[in-house]
Amino acid sequence: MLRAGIFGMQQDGAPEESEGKKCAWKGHKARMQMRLDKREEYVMSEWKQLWLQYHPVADQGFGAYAGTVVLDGFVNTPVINSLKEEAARGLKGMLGTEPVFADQAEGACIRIRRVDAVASAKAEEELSENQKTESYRILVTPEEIRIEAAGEKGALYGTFALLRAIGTGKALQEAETETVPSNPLRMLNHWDNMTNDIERGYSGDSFFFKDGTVIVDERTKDYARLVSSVGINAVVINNVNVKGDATDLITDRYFDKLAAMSEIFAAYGVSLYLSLNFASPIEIGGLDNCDPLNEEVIAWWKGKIAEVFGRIPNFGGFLVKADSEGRPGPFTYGRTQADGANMLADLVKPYGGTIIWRCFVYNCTQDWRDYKTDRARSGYDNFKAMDGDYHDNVILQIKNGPMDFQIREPIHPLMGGLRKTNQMLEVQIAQEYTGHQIDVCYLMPMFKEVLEYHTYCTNHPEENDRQKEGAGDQVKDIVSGRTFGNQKSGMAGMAAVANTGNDANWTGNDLAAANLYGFGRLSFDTELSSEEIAREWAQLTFDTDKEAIDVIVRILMGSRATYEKYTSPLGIGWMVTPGFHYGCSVDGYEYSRWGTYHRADHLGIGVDRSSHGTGYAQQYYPENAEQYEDPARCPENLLLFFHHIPYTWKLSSGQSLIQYIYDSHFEGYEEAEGMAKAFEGLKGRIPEDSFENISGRFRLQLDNAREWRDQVNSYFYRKSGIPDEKGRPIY
Ligand code: GCV
Repeated sequence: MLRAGIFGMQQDGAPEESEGKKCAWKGHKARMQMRLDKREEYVMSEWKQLWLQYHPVADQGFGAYAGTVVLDGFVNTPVINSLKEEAARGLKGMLGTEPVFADQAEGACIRIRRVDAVASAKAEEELSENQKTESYRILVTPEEIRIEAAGEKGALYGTFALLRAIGTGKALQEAETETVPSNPLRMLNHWDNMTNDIERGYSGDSFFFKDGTVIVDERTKDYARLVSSVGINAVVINNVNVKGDATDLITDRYFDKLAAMSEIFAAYGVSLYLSLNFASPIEIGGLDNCDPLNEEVIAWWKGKIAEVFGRIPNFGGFLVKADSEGRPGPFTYGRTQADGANMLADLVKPYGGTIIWRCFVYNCTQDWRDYKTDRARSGYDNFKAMDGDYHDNVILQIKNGPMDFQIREPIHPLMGGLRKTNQMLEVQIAQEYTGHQIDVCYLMPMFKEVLEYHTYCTNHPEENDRQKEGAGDQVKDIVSGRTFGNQKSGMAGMAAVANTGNDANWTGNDLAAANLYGFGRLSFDTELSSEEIAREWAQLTFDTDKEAIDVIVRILMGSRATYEKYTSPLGIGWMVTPGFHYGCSVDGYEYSRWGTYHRADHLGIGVDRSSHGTGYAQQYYPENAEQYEDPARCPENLLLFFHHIPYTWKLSSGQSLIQYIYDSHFEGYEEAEGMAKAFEGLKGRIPEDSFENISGRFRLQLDNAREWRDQVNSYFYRKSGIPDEKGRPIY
């Protein structure tokens, strides 16, 4: 397990990386221009309220109750004050009523009532403290609309749910619900740097940091409102690559500002977390090492952690990227990942803190000539052997796939592979590999596939297992903590790499806000469908007719499949401009050190990850491994991830592989054109600024899709010499 010290290395695509800098593709330039334009727009205008703009709606009967809001069993606290403010704002905006807040009502009212529990006693036994106090019930009677909750956060979420019901035009009875959050932790991970920029940010600069300072202003509060409204309860504000000033976030330089930010977040039920530099004892502690077993190092961390928790109220804990892409970590000292995580976990434990430790540990100095080393294997290889060695306030955070947020990857084999260690899922709504928030790519359909994947872990109990009787084996069961009993401690959940920035619309492309909204909603309730979420978001965002909403929902729902068609085929991934990760470059990473190869030659393409190849397929439980192992049984959308396949291979559709590549790329472009055209029909039906923003992005998307189509098709035609059966232009 011991690795050479890798402190000096840069991570893929860091701004200083030269290959990224050299990139001069025209989409890149157009995008940069767009960012500049957006900056002006930001300076000149207020940021948008997105799905919290509360535009007027036709009253479905809610107005009759909205004159009085009774707080029954809840006293004024910061959270309850947020609730009141939001209820007043929402009811006024949507129904034109200015509610009175009172202890009792004369006539019909909205009553927010504290109850002992929302879920049944049996269900409660399994839940974390968070989930118990965040649950809510809405009941509608002739006298009142009652929001019941056992805690103030539940009351706040219930209020947001009622406002959502009103905003989406639900009938009174349809507002009724009993909702227990599916996941204890529902987090956003921001990759914001203190140098203003955001790693993989496509929506302007950071709104948390400016020129080495922490910003706390009105936007901080609007951010908290937005994320809380969809159920996010924890936020990491700084990049996992912690450098420069960000290392000092745990020093006196920043405590006051962070405390102020944390209080604003807390008023919306959100806990503040920070990403940590594992080398802090050296960089700010004056020590000569950061060995997690060294007494001096431990003593230094002990003091530091006492200071952080002492100075920042409601502080949640730390997210750590160690031994990955140049970040320091325990491997440098011959220690394990568990040694590093446990040392910190023991120190934060007295304060109720949590250590979230990322599993994105791999060798990023691979030799492309080496066919045996496989980046996909690394998560499992680095973490499975120590399953059970992590302390109970450590959560291992696992990316949804074994590579890096590609448009299609298999599910990470650590999901369910880890049975005795707390784990949570990491997805990316920042569209690093899915179109940079230029191309529309609504990601909930992908996240649903991830959550619904059967790992078959429950068929293979192990000794000293924590497996719960009757537990499910899907990713949603595992990451929520239901399968392996870590739900109750709250050490489970979902995180997304955030897609926000200081652009007026927060997410660059107005449509990309559907991913921010969607991640929150889905992590709160993993049973919601992608389409329900898309529709809710569109209705709350755009004050328009049903037909226009249908067009937006159709665009969103088809967008991931379309993006997949015109980019890299059948799970092979990458083929992107190195460093920058937007735009096609089929061989861009083929001879690099990053371990991301497609291995195309004149006969075929794909990576053999069966037991004849890298053996990666064997990291799954047998039910899945057997399928992945065999090209005839492998799910076709992952065929090239697992196998090197001849171009003449017949797919189940009867198409050859090469013909599939041509057809899907032509289709993908046509679909992108279709989406852009459908969107043009919304002119005058959605606000002008949104219309301009989205149609501008569609123009760039079409350029991008055309480049992908023609470069991929020409590349494979030139490699294989096999013409397109339909004789379409290939260059
Ligand atoms: C924050 C990929 C990205 C990096 C990112 C890294 C990670 O490699 O390109 O920008 O670093 O993932 O998830 O840590």
